[in-house]
Amino acid sequence: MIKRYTYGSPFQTEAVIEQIQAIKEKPSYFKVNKEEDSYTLVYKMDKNDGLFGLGENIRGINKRGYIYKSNCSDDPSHDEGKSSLYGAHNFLIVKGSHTFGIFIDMPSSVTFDCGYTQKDQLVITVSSIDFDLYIIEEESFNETIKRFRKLIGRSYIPPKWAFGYQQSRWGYRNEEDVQKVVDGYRNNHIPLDAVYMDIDFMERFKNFTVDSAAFKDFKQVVSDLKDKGIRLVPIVDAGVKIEEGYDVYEEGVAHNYFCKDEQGEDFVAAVWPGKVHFPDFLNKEAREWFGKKYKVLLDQGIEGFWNDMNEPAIFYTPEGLQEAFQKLDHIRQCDNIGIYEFFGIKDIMNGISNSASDYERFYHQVGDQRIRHDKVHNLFGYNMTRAAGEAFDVLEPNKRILLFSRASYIGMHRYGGIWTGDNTSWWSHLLMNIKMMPSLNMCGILYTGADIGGFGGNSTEDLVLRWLQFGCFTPLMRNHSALGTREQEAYQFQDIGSFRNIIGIRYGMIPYLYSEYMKAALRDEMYFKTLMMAYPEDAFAENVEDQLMVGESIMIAPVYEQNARGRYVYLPEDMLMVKLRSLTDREYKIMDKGHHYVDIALEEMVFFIKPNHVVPLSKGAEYVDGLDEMDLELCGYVKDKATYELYQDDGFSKYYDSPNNWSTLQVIKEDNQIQSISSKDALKISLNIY
Ligand code: MIG
Repeated sequence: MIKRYTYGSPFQTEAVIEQIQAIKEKPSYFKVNKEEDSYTLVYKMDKNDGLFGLGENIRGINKRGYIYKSNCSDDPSHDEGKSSLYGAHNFLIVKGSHTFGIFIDMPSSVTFDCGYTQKDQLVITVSSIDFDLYIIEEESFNETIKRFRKLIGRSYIPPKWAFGYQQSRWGYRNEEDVQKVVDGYRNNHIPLDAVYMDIDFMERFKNFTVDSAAFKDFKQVVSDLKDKGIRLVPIVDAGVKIEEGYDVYEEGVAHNYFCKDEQGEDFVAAVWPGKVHFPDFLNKEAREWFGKKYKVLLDQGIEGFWNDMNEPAIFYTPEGLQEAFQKLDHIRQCDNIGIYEFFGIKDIMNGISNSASDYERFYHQVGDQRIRHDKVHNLFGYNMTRAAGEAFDVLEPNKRILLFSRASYIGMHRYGGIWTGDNTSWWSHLLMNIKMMPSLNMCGILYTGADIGGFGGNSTEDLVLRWLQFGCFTPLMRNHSALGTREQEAYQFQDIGSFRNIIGIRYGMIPYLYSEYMKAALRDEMYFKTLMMAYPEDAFAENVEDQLMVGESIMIAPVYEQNARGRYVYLPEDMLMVKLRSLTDREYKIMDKGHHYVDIALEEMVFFIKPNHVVPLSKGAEYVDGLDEMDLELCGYVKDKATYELYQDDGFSKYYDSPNNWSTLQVIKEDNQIQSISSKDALKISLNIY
């Protein structure tokens, strides 16, 4: 059951798709306090209550004990002291003596003090007197998630090739750079489906342009690569370069599509292109206009995009910079700079980018309402991505286009996925990646993954390999790194064979991973579950945060520590361990419920199959379109009978709901005789059953 409580007159974020009648009574569970221009909601927690959700965030899956703030932030330092990353995902479930979900639909900052200030209190501070509060109560924790997911609508579904392995790096400048990557993979027979183009491919960082000196015949390059099963995926940044004669700039100015400053002039900020204007993505006409611009690249054969810098990131504004200079001048005039003034200099410099005061300097036009940006800050990236998604529905009505964003708000999950931004090549960030996934799924974000190998800092061979072993399971499996860092493409390391093998395993698993993704999307289910979600009766499972369920059949326990030769694994029931050195070089072991130390060498990965479950595997390929998915192996652990629902489609059209996409595969074990039954005759099935 969902109850909606409306305070004041909230901005329509369109996060939810169901019309729920608001009720007047006081909400249960919370003590609600109105302040001058904010509200606090206070819930008294029991000692053992857990808090789950909040999407993209640092720290644990259980959010209790720390403080989080939904405030889309371009902050590349994802350390434990932070409270905000790029997304704003205000959905939280309290689990314990009372189990219920809460969603705050409000586009500015919301703070979740999860027992940080007072350990027995959850205090939610909503920085506005206009917002919607939803309280969701269902039979169980899992049903609560499902009900919320239904409320916010079906998650984005990418084309199937986007389940392949993808390579990115900030710094690929031209045709030669891209070709080098393609050769590095193809010559070494390491599978690959996409190469990303970061900002350097553009002409002076102008969105929707391609530097013609760097790509002489861009369309030809795109088509030649596609013949090899490789897609090029360009970046689109939020800021539009101010440059006379540049069509996007000229049109935006002419039609008032840009955000305005206090005086009503087009607002100026500086990002990579230098001075830019921000399209007013909250304005429907501006959104339609910007969305249509993607056509320039679609027409050249492009089938996927990543939207960056859309918090929006601001390096500086002319006003902010002047203010900083004035403060500095003031300090400079002291003859004897005190220590506090000295540190003041540093703070002034650090405060120039992404400053709260800059977000108060510009305005959106929504209908006849002028709204200051900070009041709707968390909707900017969402609506940039929505602009693209809505345009694709018109431009390519029956073709899926890959799309993901850096900033997001719940609601955006219907238009695209996210990648989790500028992490670092640290082992702790691999663990953070693991922990973030189920929380994101709870908020509807299914197509997601982190920069494998780490974005900032220098990666190491073992870190990339271990990260890939986990990345094999994330829907978005992309290796990405920052300019100037150590090169971390799979072919850059000594033991290329292991990279080939591990990435090869991903391709073997695509029939399973794709089916499970589609189930999660079409049925409002979780692709990644915590053990607690899968084994609600198991008291120990509740505390396990470094193992996950992937779809219905598999549990994973990734290695995330340097030099570890294995790890402790908790099995909530007896399971079949599959240890793989490559897709074909495998070992199996049935293991009992309980705690085990499992040896997992650097070049090995393991997963566990639940009893009476099977996993459909393909023979692999060097790119997704090359997979023969009519020839499948069912690998599994069958005591008497396993049934698997397999989803298959053409991978690009939008007939997701056709019953023809499903087949039922059964494996029956009787008197040690194993037999399989498939509802689709054309499927050639081999069995590998324990
Ligand atoms: O200010 O385009 O998160 O993935 O490589 C940095 C350059 C801008 C941030 C993105 C990152 C991308 C980088 N961008």
